[in-house]
Amino acid sequence: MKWFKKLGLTISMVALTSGVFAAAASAYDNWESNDTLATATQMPTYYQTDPWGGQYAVFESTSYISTPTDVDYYKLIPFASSQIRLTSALGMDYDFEVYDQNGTLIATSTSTSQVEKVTFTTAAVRYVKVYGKNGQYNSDRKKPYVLHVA
Ligand SMILES: [Ca+2]
Ligand SMILES: [Ca+2]
Repeated sequence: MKWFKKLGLTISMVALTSGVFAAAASAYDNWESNDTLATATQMPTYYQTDPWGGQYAVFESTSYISTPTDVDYYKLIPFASSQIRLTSALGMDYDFEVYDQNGTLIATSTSTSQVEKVTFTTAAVRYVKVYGKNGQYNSDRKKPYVLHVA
């Protein structure tokens, strides 16, 4: 399990570094700009320990839809049958779409509930696009959305 730990550390350090640069470019809205498939943010990854001492990867991003036209793209390779969950900013209704590596839309989650969910069926490159329903947004830094895959 030791190499897992090392891998996790490296990935989070890279994520942290890119986040710092992005934050400097646009106040509070980390990961910008990530408005296209080509500029998708590498999904931040960390490792958790299960009750038996094994480690598993968790993908999670806390970020913002900060203007009516802001969209946030993430790139990741999820595990098969892991679930993606989007918790909108408080009082907001955000949605997401999932694309494959060719940019083909393969799933959407557009419910009006505060938590949206989709299950990945295969482990392959996936892009997730987060956006506000009908242009909803909230740039208040105390009101982020959370995108979580586990
Ligand atoms: Ca954003
Ligand atoms: Ca964006």
